[in-house]
Amino acid sequence: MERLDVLKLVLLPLLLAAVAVQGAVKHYDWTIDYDFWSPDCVEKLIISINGQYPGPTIDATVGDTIIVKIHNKLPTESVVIHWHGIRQRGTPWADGAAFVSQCPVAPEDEYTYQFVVDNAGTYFYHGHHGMQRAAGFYGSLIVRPKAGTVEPFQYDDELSIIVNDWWHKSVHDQERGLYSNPFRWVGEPQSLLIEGRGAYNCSLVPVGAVPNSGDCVTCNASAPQCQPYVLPVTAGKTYRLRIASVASLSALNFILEGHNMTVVEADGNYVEPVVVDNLDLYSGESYSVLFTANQDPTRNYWAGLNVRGRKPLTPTGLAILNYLPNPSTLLPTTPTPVSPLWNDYNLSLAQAQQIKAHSSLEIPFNEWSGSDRTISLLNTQNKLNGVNKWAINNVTLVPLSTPYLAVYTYKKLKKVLSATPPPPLTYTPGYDIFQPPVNPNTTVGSGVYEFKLNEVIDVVIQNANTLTVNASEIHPWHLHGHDFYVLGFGNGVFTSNDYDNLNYVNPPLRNTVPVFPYGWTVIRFKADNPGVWPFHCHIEPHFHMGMGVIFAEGTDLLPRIRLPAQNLGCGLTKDLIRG
Ligand SMILES: *[C@@H]1O[C@H](CO)[C@@H](O)[C@H](O)[C@H]1NC(C)=O
Ligand SMILES: *[C@@H]1O[C@H](CO)[C@@H](O)[C@H](O)[C@H]1NC(C)=O
Ligand SMILES: *[C@@H]1O[C@H](CO)[C@@H](O)[C@H](O)[C@H]1NC(C)=O
Ligand SMILES: *[C@@H]1O[C@H](CO)[C@@H](O)[C@H](O)[C@H]1NC(C)=O
Ligand SMILES: *[C@@H]1O[C@H](CO)[C@@H](O)[C@H](O)[C@H]1NC(C)=O
Ligand SMILES: *[C@@H]1O[C@H](CO)[C@@H](O)[C@H](O)[C@H]1NC(C)=O
Ligand SMILES: *[C@@H]1O[C@H](CO)[C@@H](O)[C@H](O)[C@H]1NC(C)=O
Ligand SMILES: [Cu+2]
Repeated sequence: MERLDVLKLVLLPLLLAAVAVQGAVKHYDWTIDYDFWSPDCVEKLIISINGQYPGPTIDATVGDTIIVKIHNKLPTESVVIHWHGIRQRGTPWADGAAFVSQCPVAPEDEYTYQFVVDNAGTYFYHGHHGMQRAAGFYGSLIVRPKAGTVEPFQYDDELSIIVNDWWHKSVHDQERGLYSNPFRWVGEPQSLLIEGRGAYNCSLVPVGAVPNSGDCVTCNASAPQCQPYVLPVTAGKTYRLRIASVASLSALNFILEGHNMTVVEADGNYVEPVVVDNLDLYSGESYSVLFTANQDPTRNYWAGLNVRGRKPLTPTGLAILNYLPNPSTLLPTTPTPVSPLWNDYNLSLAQAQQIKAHSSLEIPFNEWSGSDRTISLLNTQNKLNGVNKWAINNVTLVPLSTPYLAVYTYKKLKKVLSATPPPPLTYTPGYDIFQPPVNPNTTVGSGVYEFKLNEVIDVVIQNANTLTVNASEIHPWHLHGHDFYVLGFGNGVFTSNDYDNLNYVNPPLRNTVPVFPYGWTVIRFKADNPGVWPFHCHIEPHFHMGMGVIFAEGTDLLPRIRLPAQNLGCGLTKDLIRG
């Protein structure tokens, strides 16, 4: 309580806002361990929570306080959990980003997350240390509106899925390959999973493989863990389907065979209804779509997931849309869903541009009177002593080994920042985004962009060619601690003329947004949430290879925060604990 008292003086308005919506207190007790699992019929080690994969769903109501006590039983790895899309207003230490908001929790240690969920919507949580998300360390977090609050759409019942891509190699194998020279790439995923379930073709296992012999893959097509996920529906009813992507690498496309979907929510914010027959999903995004079970009820249908944005080498991930009372085992005899061409980026761009804020939402731009500052972030692929990296304005992020939040709350630690300026506010004019870099060498940095409280920030994310001729990739950018307005997308180089054509009328609020190949994306947000927040590409290997920046907001106020002791203990914060 003492910590809260100190904070109250500083962040009184924020805290009052939190208190005003306070509801139930929900306690969770989670044990994190490795488990043998067969998500796509091939057995491997996954990170489980209470022996479950995906992890338990948190189902809460706006204003609830969520308290999650975690026990790390991984024998040799530290963990954190990031609550993706939860703004953590007044609780920046509970964001769960390793070495940004806290020290990772060591084996056999415990940590208790406590935060308020203040906005209804579809969210999720996942590991945010190393590549643990790709090891299966994730689950759903659903926040419902308070009783009496009317949502701008109606439905009879609700379904929920979380999707990802899946490799048979361990994440450690993948991770080590990323910084090998020469580069060792794990390749495209073997499977796409819907709610943790897929189906690798066991006939592809090397001839002569003996299950459980220790030298080959164990693949069992009958394993209960890899039977397709079932979405049960009753003819005539309308469903809200919540969909979230925690993919490690792939942009995905979701199809409900024979059924259109109406997008009504994106990243926890209501949007104007958009009817689609296929939905692009970038890692870190979530949606609610409505669909009506209005097709021939005597059969079942496929729910299908395909790769977009990379040449697909992974079969369609499948779940069953099960019209009751048909048995869920009645497999459709129709072909599995086919998505638009993987590299038809204009189609993806057009779909992204269709997502607009719901008309009931007020866009407070007049109040903000434009932006105070613009930051341009050039996304390039580079080399550092022969090792592949990603860079932002020629700086590859190598996070500090002392949590940034501690650096800002304890003045005596501030010295570690002085040596590492952030990437420049803008990149070299005239950089040719259509060619591989002339000089691919990047520099490393761990610097921070500092914002005064309530500064309005525009960020121009500019994509470019990778190290390979005629190649540019999609990057879904995710901001912690905020939703931001997506003002626009475009092809080519962003110029000041493009400011005139941005959407100042009904830009959607999101926490994740793609930047398309050779394109740009502009976002705007107000630095009104004191804390230190990463802004990074949500592709797990890209973030690992330095594709991110760090924002510190309300830096004057941060020294007044007293961090929970459980956040400390690594890097320079070891001395704080001893002292
Ligand atoms: C599985 O792989 C085998 C061997 O390549 C192939 O003959 C078979 O058609 C595949 N099955 C499916 C369902 O793709
Ligand atoms: C495959 O899984 C099924 C269902 O659990 C089980 O009955 C069968 O014994 C397994 N086969 C092998 C070879 O392990
Ligand atoms: C889906 O929407 C399209 C375009 O609005 C329409 O042409 C089509 O008939 C719809 N399909 C179904 C199954 O409702
Ligand atoms: C995509 O759109 C851009 C700009 O409108 C256009 O120049 C380009 O030809 C389009 N590409 C394809 C493949 O249609
Ligand atoms: C890039 O760095 C490498 C060392 O890793 C060096 O050999 C090379 O000369 C550098 N290239 C340029 C253009 O500076
Ligand atoms: C990155 O730095 C190198 C060496 O200083 C320089 O040659 C190159 O043009 C820079 N790239 C960008 C995108 O600014
Ligand atoms: C560039 O790559 C795209 C695929 O992303 C391909 O369609 C196109 O033909 C390529 N262009 C050239 C000149 O190789
Ligand atoms: Cu990326």
